[in-house]
Amino acid sequence: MGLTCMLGDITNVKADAIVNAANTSLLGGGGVDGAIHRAAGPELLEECRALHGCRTGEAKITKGYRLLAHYVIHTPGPIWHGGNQNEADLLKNSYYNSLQLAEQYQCKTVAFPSISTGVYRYPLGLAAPIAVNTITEFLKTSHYVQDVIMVCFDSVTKQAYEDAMMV
Ligand code: AR6
Repeated sequence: MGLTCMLGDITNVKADAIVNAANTSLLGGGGVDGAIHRAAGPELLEECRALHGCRTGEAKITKGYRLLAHYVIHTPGPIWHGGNQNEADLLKNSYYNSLQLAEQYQCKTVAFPSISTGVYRYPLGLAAPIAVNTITEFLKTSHYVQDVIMVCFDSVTKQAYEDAMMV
C-alpha cells in the first residue's frame, strides 16, 4: 500500500503505531496531543513523565494503552518562526526519527497526523511535501514499515497531502 492519506481522527486508527505531534515536555497539550492523551487514558501520561521530555525533531515511544494502536511515537515538531530557523530540517527529522523508531519496534503500519501545521503554524503547503518526501524515501529501504497513513483532520489538510503525493 505504501503511503496513503485519509480524513479522520487518528485516535480511532488501528495501526501498529500512531504518531503524536507533541511538545518538548511530552506532558500533553491541546490539538492531536490532547486527543491522544484523552483516548489513551492516564497511564500514557505516567509513562511520558518518566521520559523526561524530548528535543524538537527527535522521537520517543510509549505503549498505546486504551488506544487501538499498540504504540504511540511522540515527536515535537518545530514551531514556525518564518522559515529561517531550521524549521524544514527539524520537520523532516520528526518524520524520519518517528519512522526509525517504528522500524526498530517492528511496526508494519504507522499513522501520522499533520505535524506542526496546527498550533505550531507551519504552513501546510510547505509541510506536506516535506512529510511526503521523507516518508516515501524511508519506505524504499524499510524492512518492517510498509504502510504509512497520513490521517488528516480536515479536508484542506487532506488536499494538501494529496497534492504533495501527486508530484
Ligand atoms: N486526529 C488527527 N489530526 C488531528 C486531531 C486528531 N484527533 N486533532 C487535531 N489534529 P496540532 P502541532 C490535527 O496543533 O501544530 C499541542 O498542544 C490538526 O487539525 O495538534 O504540531 C502540543 O502539545 C492539525 O492539522 O499540532 C504542542 O504544544 C494537526 O493535527 C502543539 O500542540 C497538528 O495540529 C503542537 O502543535
